[in-house]
Amino acid sequence: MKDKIYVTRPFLPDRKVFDSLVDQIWTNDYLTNNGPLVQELGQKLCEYLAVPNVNLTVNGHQALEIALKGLGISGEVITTPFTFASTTHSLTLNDINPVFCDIKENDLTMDETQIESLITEKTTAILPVHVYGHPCNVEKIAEIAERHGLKVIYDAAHTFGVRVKGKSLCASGDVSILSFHATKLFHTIEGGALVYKDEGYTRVFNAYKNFGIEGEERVDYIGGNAKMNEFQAAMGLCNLPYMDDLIEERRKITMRYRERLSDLPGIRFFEPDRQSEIQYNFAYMPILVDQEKFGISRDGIYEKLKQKGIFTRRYFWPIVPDFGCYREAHAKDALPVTRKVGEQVLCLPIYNGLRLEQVDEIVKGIKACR
Ligand code: T4K
Repeated sequence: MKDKIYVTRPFLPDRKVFDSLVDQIWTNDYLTNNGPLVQELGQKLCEYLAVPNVNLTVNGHQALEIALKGLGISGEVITTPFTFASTTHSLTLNDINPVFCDIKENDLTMDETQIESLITEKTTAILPVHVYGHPCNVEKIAEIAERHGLKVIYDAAHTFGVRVKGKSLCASGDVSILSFHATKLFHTIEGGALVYKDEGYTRVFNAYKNFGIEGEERVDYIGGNAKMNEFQAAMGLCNLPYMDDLIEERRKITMRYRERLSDLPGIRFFEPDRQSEIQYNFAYMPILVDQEKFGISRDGIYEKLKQKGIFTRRYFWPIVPDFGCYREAHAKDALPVTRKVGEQVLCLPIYNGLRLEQVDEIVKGIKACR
């Protein structure tokens, strides 16, 4: 396993620190249901992200579903077709129809100029994704939502630590959700969170996390079980102190890729608007491959690197409207940009511990494809 290079590898903290927290779990005799370590992690994340409320969940997907249930979203929701299955499935699993809005070529986030043309009397919310941590145009989306009385839920699964003008990106919208999956920059093995300003949501989110239970004698909602446990929180508490260093290490990896790939015709990086205002987390290393200019397709590079033991990923291809479960309903959706980039995007390996010499090897492998 170790000689292969995967698109990502989970960061693992100092084992002794983790063990000492596991000892605490034994002493506390509390394993789940909002135990002391979950509470501590929630508070520390509020401080790190500088946000008022962080409500921890078992994973990011459940956080999405709880946001939709808690805000009473129904009917139609305008969302992006360029995302991981979870975003769209969270809607359909709650009997909400996804309405796909095309994306912008420069950063692959939802094209806010197209949102209003998709609003109908059934629309209740907008669910954009800050894909790869690229910020959506949150100001424009907020204006549109206000004008039409819609809620905004951000799938901020990729944005841990991303700041725009010094403010955490996950503070945007009515609610943002984070994913703390093992493959994410900050992880709790599996895990996630709801981030929001309005303290009033806490009660309903807590209820939906725990079977709708509001007290020993009260069950007012039909909820499932989406609570983070103490072992997950222990992992998060161990990982959090490393975050700034991990982001810096990823920045260096990203710069190395950019430097070494920049002279290749047909390879494009993403240039979101207002770059100077954004502090990235360098969670992903996506490139776009233009077959005509590069001489070989994205899939060609993917296959050739795989033969060398380098496992890139085509996040996010196939695009969601082409999934077997959505194809019929969305066959006629005109999504030209999504379709084009779906064929061109390739995420290169990036993780803490990936050495710069390995980056050079990967780049050499890409160059050798031509
Ligand atoms: N919204 C968005 C926009 C998301 O991207 C996601 C998740 C969600 C919502 C839902 O959040 P969660 O409910 O997951 O918290 C991975 C992750 O499982 C998923 O969390 C993530 N997005 C998605 C983008 O990536 P896969 O199917 O690519 O995972 P997998 O198992 O193929 O892992 C990728 C590579 O990582 C492997 O080739 C090897 C390496 N790896 C993976 C794991 C789990 C390791 O080296 N060690 C490991 O423990 O989905």
